Amino acid sequence: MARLRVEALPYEFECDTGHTALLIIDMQRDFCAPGGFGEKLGNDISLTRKVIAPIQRVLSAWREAGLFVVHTREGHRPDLSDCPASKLRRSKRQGAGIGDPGPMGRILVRGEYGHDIVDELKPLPGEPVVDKPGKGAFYQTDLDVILRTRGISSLVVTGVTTHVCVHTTIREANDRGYECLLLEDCAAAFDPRDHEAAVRMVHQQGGIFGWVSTSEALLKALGQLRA
Ligand code: TIU
Repeated sequence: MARLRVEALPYEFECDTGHTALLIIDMQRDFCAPGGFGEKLGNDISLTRKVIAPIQRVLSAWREAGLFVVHTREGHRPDLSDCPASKLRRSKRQGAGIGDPGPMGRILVRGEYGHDIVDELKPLPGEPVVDKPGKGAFYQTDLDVILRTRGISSLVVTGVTTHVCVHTTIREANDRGYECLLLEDCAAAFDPRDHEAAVRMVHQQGGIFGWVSTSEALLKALGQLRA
């Protein structure tokens, strides 16, 4: 176990490596590849694709340091029995009906090609993958018990989209007592305005939800552990 110190807003983020997890949220083809849920909702997916490379650098250094990683995926059972009617109705109205056929299989349905994580960030055996029916990664999942069993109290948070699943998860984590560090260049929204507002909301008011930093600062801090 070592002390990790990362330059951040509103001030330096500190955690113990043995009590910290890297959380990679919903880096699924459905949000980063053509014809998926994100694009069908009417969005440009170039910004969500752009975070794959910096997350890959962080993931690689994190694994090299032997630290704990958890991946999440948003999606539903094939019979959609865990998809609220409200969510289904709004997705269909927007032209991105959950469960409808698409070029990567049925949209946002577990087991389909589009639902899975992009090749560049493929989970390794031993890295938990948490399937979630909602935006927050704690809602109706075993994420909390996985983290507590492992003694995790701090989270380095990455993924998409910043204002939706990333933000909901940070808020849920904060209320449960976890300290969250969001890496702003490892998170994206389809519209930069949403990303910018969501990032600011995390660190304003003295870090009301947590801290914000960059992949570069985290990699530097991990490098200092080795030195
Ligand atoms: N993963 C996640 O953020 N799910 C979404 O539906 N995001 C949107 O921005 N739509």
